[in-house]
Amino acid sequence: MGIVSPGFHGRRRDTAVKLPPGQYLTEDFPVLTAGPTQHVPLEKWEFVITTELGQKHSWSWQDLLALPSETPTVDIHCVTKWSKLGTEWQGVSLDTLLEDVDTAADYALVQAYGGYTTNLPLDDLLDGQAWIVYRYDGDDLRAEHGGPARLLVPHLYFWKSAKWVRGIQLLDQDEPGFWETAGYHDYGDPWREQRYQGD
Ligand SMILES: Nc1nc2c(c(=O)[nH]1)N[C@H]1C(S)=C(S)[C@@H](COP(=O)(O)O)O[C@H]1N2
Ligand SMILES: [Mo]
Repeated sequence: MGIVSPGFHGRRRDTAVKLPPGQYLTEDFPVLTAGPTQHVPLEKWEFVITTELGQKHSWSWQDLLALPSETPTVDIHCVTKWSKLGTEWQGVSLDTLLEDVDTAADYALVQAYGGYTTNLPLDDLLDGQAWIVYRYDGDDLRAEHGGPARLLVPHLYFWKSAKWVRGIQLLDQDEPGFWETAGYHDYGDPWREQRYQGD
């Protein structure tokens, strides 16, 4: 009794949106913060990369804005299962910030104003995969979403994209951050559904 004609699948246009396993689409932009929203005055803001040997490279707000910026349009995936497609940002690539940083480290511990931390391999911050962003959807990034500036590393679950980012500690040994210490996955690839330790 099949009414599907032969060749139907061959002619069908694949308009289905590809989402990582277990995720659903959302149009709005939920706010997820463990603890209070941080309000960092721009004149006090700085971003510091510290190497495994303790060498510091720092940027003021003006330094950051003076660097060449990019406008990534990316999909973001929260471990609480919402995904948002085609989000538009502006910021500085980590490739640019790490250009003059002499390091042999394999790991990064990202630090935020307010004490939040998250870890990832240094390679995941390179090759056009991560930015320090300060604008979202044509506006300055609002404090609730991590303004004045947050990390954006969209190929990993969104908890890796630290809001109110303050610095990155480069490390020879991996060191778990806030959620990673609490049982979330060390790496957090949404396409492999690495939500929790052991996934
Ligand atoms: N500093 C800081 N960054 C953070 C968090 C946080 O609690 N504090 N939460 C993370 C989590 S779990 C998610 S899903 C995203 C949420 O970002 P949003 O509030 O802009 O949607 O920020 C991530 N970065
Ligand atoms: Mo999240």
